Amino acid sequence: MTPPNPVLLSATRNAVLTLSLNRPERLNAANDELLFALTGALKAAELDSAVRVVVITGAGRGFCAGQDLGDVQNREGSTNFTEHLRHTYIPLIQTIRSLKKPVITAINGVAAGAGASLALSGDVRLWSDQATLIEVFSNIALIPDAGSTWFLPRLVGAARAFELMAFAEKITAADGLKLGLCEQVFSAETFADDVQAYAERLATRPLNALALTKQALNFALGSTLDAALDNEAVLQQLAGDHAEHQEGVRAFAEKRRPEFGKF
Ligand code: LHQ
Repeated sequence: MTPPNPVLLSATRNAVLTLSLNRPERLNAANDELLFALTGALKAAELDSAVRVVVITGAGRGFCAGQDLGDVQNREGSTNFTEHLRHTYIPLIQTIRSLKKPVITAINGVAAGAGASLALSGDVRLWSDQATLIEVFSNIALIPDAGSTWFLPRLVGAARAFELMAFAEKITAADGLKLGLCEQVFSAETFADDVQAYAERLATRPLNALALTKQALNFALGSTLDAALDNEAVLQQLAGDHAEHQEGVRAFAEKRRPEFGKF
C-alpha cells in the first residue's frame, strides 16, 4: 500500500515517467528510504515498456539538499560513511548511468552535496532559472561523493572543480549554463511544462539507438580513442540490426518522419 506521504512521487504521462523527490520541508534532503525508493523506481522503469524517458526532479522549492544531516546525526555511534555510500548513493548513481533509457535531471531549485552529484548524473540536465548547484561538502569538512569528483572535473576541469568544491561556491543557472553543467535553462514559472515538453520530444527519438549511444559515451569517457572506435563498431552492429534502424531508413526513402515510438 502507498504511504499517505511517500518520499518519492511517481507519474507517467506520454511515455515520460517523472519521479519527484518529496521531502520538500527539508529541500528533499535524502534519507535511506528516499534513496532506496528512487533506485527501485529507476530499475522498475527500465523494465516498463510504457516508459521511454525518466525525469528526476524535486517537489517544492529545492531539488535535493544532499544527505539528510538529521538522519546522520540520529544514527547511533560513528557513521560508517563507506558502507552507507556503498548501500545508497553508489547503486543510485550506477543505476542512472547504466539505465537503458535517457534520464533527465530537472533541477527546480537548490542542488547541494550529494544532491549536486545527482543533478550532474543525468544524461540531460535541465535547470530552472531559480536553480543553484553547490558542492557544499567542504562546509561540513567532507569530500564530494556520489560521483561529484567524477562528473565535475570532466565538465569544468580539475582546477575549477577544486575551487568550486573548496569554497562551496553557489553556481547560479546562468553560470551553470556557461560552465556546461546544464543543457537548457527554463523559466521557473513554466519549468514543469517545459521539462515535460522536452522529455516528450526525447521520447520520440529511437530508444534502442539512444541506449547504445549512452553506453558508448559511458565507455568512451574512460577509454582510449582506439578502444572507443572499436566499441562504436561493436555497438553499431546492435543498432543496425534493430528494427528501429529499418524504420529510420524506410522513413527516409519514403520522405516521412520515422515512427520510433512503436519499438
Ligand atoms: C536540511 C538539509 C539537509 C536536513 C536543508 N539535511 N535538513 C553522504 C553520505 C553520508 C553522510 C554525509 O554526507 C553525504 C553526502 C552529502 O550530501 S554531504 C552534504 C549534506 N548537505 C548539506 O550539507 C547541505 C545543508 N544545507 C544547506 O547548506 C542549505 O540548506 C542549502 C544551501 C541547501 C539551502 O539553503 P536555504 O535555501 O537558505 O534553505 P535552509 O537552509 O533554510 O533550509 C530549509 C530547511 O531545509 C531547513 O529546515 P528548517 O526546519 O530550519 O526550515 C533546513 O534545516 C533543511 N535542510 N538541507 N541536508
